[in-house]
Amino acid sequence: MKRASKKLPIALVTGFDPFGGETINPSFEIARALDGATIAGHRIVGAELPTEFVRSLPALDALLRKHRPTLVIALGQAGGRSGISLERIAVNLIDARIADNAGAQPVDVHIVENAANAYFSTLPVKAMLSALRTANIPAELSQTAGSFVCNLVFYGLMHRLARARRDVRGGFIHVPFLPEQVQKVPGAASMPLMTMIAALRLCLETALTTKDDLHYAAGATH
Ligand code: PCA
Repeated sequence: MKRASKKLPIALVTGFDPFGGETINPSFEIARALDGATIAGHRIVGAELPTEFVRSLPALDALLRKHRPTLVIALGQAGGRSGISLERIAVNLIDARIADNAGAQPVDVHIVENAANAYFSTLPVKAMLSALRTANIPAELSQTAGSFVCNLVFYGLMHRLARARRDVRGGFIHVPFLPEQVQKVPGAASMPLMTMIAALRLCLETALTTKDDLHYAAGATH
């Protein structure tokens, strides 16, 4: 039934290529695993973005143009975090602690001049958090996606959607290291790929079927 599935609306899931000396990036492994899946009546397109300040947003633009998704979830690796991190806020600031994959390390620059200082995720993050916790998958809301390439893509995505595609929902999720990335670091946080894929399936299903987000306390005091 190839033709029928082609007509389904598309949900875009992006991940990044490996960076910072790693040889694998769980975010792209998840996107790759979900590519072609059907979830809540949507076809999932999984794609890779380069971990580069200059090339990542043009690559995202090309995907938005090509697929015209109704929902976009961008994924990135956040080594050191122990659960699925549902990001709430993209900030108009880059301050790179390390160089990107092209050797660029911009410090204290805006992503878009004369634009909003921040955007909020338009995903139902609290409903997604509940779905993950009900499935016993470690998860949290996060108030910062950092100031590196992930925050650039998150901000760039929300800026584009706010300006031109207000009917399209979007947001960002950070994921922990894979177990094989921390083999030599006893006690370091990680999560198996299968758990991350299950988590993203739940997030997509929830985002595609929940119009109004839940309201309950899930903030942080630090
Ligand atoms: N994580 C980085 C960029 C690419 C990725 O997977 C970040 O958190 O900015």
